Amino acid sequence: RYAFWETQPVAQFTEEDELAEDGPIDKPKTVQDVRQEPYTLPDSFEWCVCDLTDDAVAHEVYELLSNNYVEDDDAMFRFNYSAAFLKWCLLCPGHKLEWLVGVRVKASRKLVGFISAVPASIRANASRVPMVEINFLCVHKKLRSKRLAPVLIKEITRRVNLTDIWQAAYTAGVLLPKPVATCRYYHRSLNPRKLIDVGFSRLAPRMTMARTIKLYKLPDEPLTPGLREARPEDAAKIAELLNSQLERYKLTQHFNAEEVAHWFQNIDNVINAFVVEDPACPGRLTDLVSFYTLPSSILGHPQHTELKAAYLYYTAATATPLKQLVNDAMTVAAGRGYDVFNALDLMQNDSFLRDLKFGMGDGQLHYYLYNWRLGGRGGQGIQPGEVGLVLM
Ligand code: MYA
Ligand code: JJ1
Repeated sequence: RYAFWETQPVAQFTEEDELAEDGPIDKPKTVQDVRQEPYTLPDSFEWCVCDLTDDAVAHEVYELLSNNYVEDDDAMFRFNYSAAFLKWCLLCPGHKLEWLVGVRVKASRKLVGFISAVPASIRANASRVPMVEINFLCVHKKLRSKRLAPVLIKEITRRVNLTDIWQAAYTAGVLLPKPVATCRYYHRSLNPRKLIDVGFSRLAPRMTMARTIKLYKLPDEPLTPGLREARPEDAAKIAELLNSQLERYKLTQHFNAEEVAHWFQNIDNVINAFVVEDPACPGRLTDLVSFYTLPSSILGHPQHTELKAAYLYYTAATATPLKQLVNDAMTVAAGRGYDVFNALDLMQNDSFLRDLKFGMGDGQLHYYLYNWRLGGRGGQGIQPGEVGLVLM
């Protein structure tokens, strides 16, 4: 039973309407219908806006998340988003500081809760809908199970509704009503010795460490002629390339040139984006590959404290085989000291995961929509290969 989620305009596990059409779940509302006052927090807490342009505040959000955010099922690793990463992904085009919602202890001003929204143009089947992407929901470990999360969710919903936006997309590792898709994480070792040392992976049967290291060795340099870092002036061309590739998916994001310039730039240890410029035709961009940096803290290991992980972000392959583009991205990451390269089984990633020596992880990622029904196979949702949306 989901006491909170049963009250929300999301698809429920109990409904089996095979004929339901795509569209909003709630009755239509206007900004006038939205409650003006913030939701009430328990007495000792207060709302705050987390102005991430202020480095001191960015550091407070960083500290909350680094100590209290998502862990794997065995609590061996915890996501450790950097402050620079949080600024990049939460201060994106169209961001609103009121959507970076914090909860503080009144007496001490300590930040103990957070949730964020950023705007995105999402396409679900044939409909392009202005939505927000919700991320970084976090409640301090000492305040768990006190029903603070539903208050954070209702408050951000209210603040988003006040801007006449009524839909949201979000992902979570936990099962909630009701996923539109469920993807799996895959992992490709770049530094197998360290991954084995820290318990992220194991030596395969009948394999030695030396053979394992050799198995995962990558070239010194990318192989694709014309591969180079994306630059701000590439934005319009990348937008065209990317949006046209994303047309094939049932759930995806549409990027304008300004958004592309933000999401596909190069910031060391935050985001890296590469394009292939046709060597025969200067200025013609044929391919895109990108990854973001999300380290994990290694919990309770005597020697190692951090796992440096790259996560495959968006790709668009029109002239170079996707497999080769991703191998080049992994080559760059290995050269820059990353320990592991992660990817989900969405878009066309199935086509390279095996050949590029990815192994299936123990984590899942469920995709959700708020106040939007996505029909698909009698309410059973869409396949990972039909998902063209990557959130941070
Ligand atoms: S996913 C990442 C979430 N963060 C973490 O996993 C970090 C570690 N965990 C925590 O910080 C806490 O455990 C959290 C829950 C804060 C997650 N998404 O306060 P509670 C439901 C949605 O007593 P706590 C991400 O960031 C749970 O089923 N709901 O529990 C995307 C129960 O409801 P119900 C969740 O453990 C977030 C209720 O909360 C999640 O102290 C998208 C219990 O509340 C979860 N990940 O705190 C949010 N986990 O009774 C939705 C538990 O029904 C956005 N719950 O079972 C919706 C769109 C809003 C905008 C709409 C605009 C139009
Ligand atoms: O990283 C994850 N799993 C790792 C570590 C497992 C440690 C024990 N639980 C894993 N390793 C095996 C890799 C191996 C490499 C060589 C080839 C064979 C495989 O499986 C998992 C993902 O798989 N991560 C998590 O569980 C973290 C949480 C994921 C949910 C994310 C929610 C995101 C919130 C969104 O906003």
